Amino acid sequence: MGTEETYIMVKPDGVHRCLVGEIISRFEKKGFLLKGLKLFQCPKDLAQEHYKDLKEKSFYPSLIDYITSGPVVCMAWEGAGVVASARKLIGATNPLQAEPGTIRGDLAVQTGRNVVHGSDSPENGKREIALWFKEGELCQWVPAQAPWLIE
Ligand code: YYY
Ligand code: MG
Repeated sequence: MGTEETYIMVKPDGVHRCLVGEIISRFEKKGFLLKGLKLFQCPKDLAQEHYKDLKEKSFYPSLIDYITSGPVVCMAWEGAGVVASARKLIGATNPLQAEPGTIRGDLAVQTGRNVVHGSDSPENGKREIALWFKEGELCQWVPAQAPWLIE
């Protein structure tokens, strides 16, 4: 198992639409390692820090309102190549352009309600996990299926 990590988050629309199990299951079935998981009401300052690179965009205020509007499900996943692979499982930012078979391609219709977040680089994976999880909230463990996933 590699040490690469990514931060995945079911956004409030995914929680309201009862898609939490479906979304977690896509990453579980793929074979990545779940290191952290929680339902969480995101405060405004955390949403602003998470999306700080988009501060100048016209959609930024509505993005912050949306992410803080209800609970999100925060996840930390580990595995070799997990960042890029998770982005493929998630699909394009605009769900209408996301391929069928991806989470956004199958489950969403609008960019502003695209149900899930995934880190865009290993550096941001580490940064975002440190931002959303406190020390002690992550588990170090070896799943029973490990020898059947990685030779
Ligand atoms: O990484 P990803 O979520 O696919 O897209 P980003 O370019 O990082 O944008 C973050 C977030 O912002 C996106 O998931 C929805 C929202 N957004 C938007 O509402 N309108 C846009 N034109 C672009 C992004
Ligand atoms: Mg992004």
